[in-house]
Amino acid sequence: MLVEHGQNRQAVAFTEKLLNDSYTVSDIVQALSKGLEVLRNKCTVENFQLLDVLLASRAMVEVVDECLARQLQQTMDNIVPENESLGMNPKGKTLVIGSIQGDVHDLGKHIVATLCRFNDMKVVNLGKDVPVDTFVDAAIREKADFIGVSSLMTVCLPPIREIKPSLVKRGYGQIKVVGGGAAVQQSSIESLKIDYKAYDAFDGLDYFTL
Ligand code: B12
Repeated sequence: MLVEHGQNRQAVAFTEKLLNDSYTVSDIVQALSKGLEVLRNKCTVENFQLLDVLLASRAMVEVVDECLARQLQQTMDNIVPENESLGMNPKGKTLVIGSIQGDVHDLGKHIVATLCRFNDMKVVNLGKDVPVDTFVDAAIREKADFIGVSSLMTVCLPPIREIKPSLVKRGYGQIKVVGGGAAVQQSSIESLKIDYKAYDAFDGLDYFTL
């Protein structure tokens, strides 16, 4: 409700309370996604209530940045002494992540990037509206293990199909391409030519840290 209504400060305070009451980060992320789900009818081509949606988006980002990041950091601090590797993912895998060309939705991707950073992965966040070549160039440059590509817009799916073939053509077919976001959910791994379709941020994290 608080996120839906764009009440950012109250949303942060309430999340802190929930975390203190032993709700998990996963509970909070699911609730956040549900919170934005109700904005669906304020974000159509015919009816676009930009201010409402943007205020809700801001509240969500603040909850992720101010609460979840702090909570994850505290958990890590309790596990490992200061200045030591977090050791959760000793292989130190690298993820290059972005929202595909034409798509400016980036809240889900932001959650994935935050979760992965706090699980000892190196995350290179390319932002939103990212062309295929930018994904591929960055993944090769960073010696990435994974490309994470997000799409909530059905019309933006076609460029996703070009990522894996482009990697293969350049001799980097070992880099796994993982898709996420509502539009990706509605498509298949085969038609998108990706290695894995993540149901949500935690499913993606499990795949990255296997
Ligand atoms: C917020 C929002 C916006 C904001 C985005 C702000 C931002 N910085 O992201 C703004 C206002 C900019 C916006 C604009 C538009 N939007 Co909009 N928007 C939404 C809304 C309400 C919520 C999306 C969201 O953030 N959900 C919460 C996050 C946490 O969920 P998530 O992205 O699914 O992510 C989770 C998982 O999917 C996963 N995940 C996501 N990505 C990835 C990637 C990887 C690698 C992994 C592992 C996992 C993963 O992890 C997350 C946590 O579990 C949705 C409706 C809805 N409820 O989906 C419409 C929606 C996506 N928008 C829609 C539309 C139509 C538009 C506009 C065209 C509206 C317009 N008239 O201009 C524009 C298009 C802009 C563009 N070119 O991209 C449609 C898309 C329809 C379609 N199927 O194509 C939707 C579905 C609404 C609807 N009417 O049905 N929008």
